[in-house]
Amino acid sequence: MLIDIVSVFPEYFSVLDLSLLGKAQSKGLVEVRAHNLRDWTHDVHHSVDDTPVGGGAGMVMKPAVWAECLDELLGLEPQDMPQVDPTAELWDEPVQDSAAENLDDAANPDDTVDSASTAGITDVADTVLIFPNPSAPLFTQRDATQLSHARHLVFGCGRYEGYDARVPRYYKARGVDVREYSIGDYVLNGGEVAVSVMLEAITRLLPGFMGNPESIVEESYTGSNALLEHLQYTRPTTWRGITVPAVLTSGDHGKVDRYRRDQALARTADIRPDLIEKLDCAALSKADRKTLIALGWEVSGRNPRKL
Ligand code: 6GU
Repeated sequence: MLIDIVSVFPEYFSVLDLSLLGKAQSKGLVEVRAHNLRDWTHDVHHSVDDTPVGGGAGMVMKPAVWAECLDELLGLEPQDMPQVDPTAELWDEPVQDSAAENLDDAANPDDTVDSASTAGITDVADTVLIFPNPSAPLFTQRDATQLSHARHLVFGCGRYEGYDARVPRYYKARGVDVREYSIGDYVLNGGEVAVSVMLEAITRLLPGFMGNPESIVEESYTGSNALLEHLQYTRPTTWRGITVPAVLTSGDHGKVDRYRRDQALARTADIRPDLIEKLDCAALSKADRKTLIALGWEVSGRNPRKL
């Protein structure tokens, strides 16, 4: 996988050479290139932003600088696109398959980039252009899984009040699989941290990245089967007077599995009831249903409902 990151603080991404992602880079699994957006400016001040059209506080990143940079990284020739609606939502229209970069998708002209919840996990183009944006859909494990199947990811980090909204819409019209994601309901100063978060979630899913691939399988409960994990303990079984639950030292693996599953259901119902509401009742075991009923949930419909 090739990962291009564009930012006005490319030094920020030197941390990606550390730890597991650094190892994956030395193994040749991924190549990460961080670029300085100012390298694509022509003026003496290397300016990348301007005041917002319509007035207001802050600065907005200029479309022309981004376009020179992204055309080069995506291998596209500059071309006017007067038909592009500058207000269109990125998320609910089919992606065109016209870009040279997306030849792999030519066999699936009906592919769409759906909002992440309904798209398949391999519903991703060869090349994907991603903009971190606090006013976008939330980045989820499903998106990480999808993006781990791409060959080339290009991240464009906005600073200031953001980037000109025509930029992602332009590249979508050029046939690129373009996505905007927020990583949570809080405000960051720029997209750099968000890109680091997304990259870690994506690259750890690449084949050969993790030492122990089972640790991915075990936690890969996504979509309609997402639960928070049970609590974990290690030895000594009594530490500072606190003894771990007796069932875990009973040696009865069936009982341990049931205990952990019940704890996962109870913790999720308490902390993230929205995840319980997304479970598929038909996919739940009899024991799961019994546990949820005891927790005050109704499980006879398609999804659980809190009573
Ligand atoms: Cl993707 N960017 C910024 N600037 N703030 C955020 C975010 C992204 N996600 C949550 N907050």
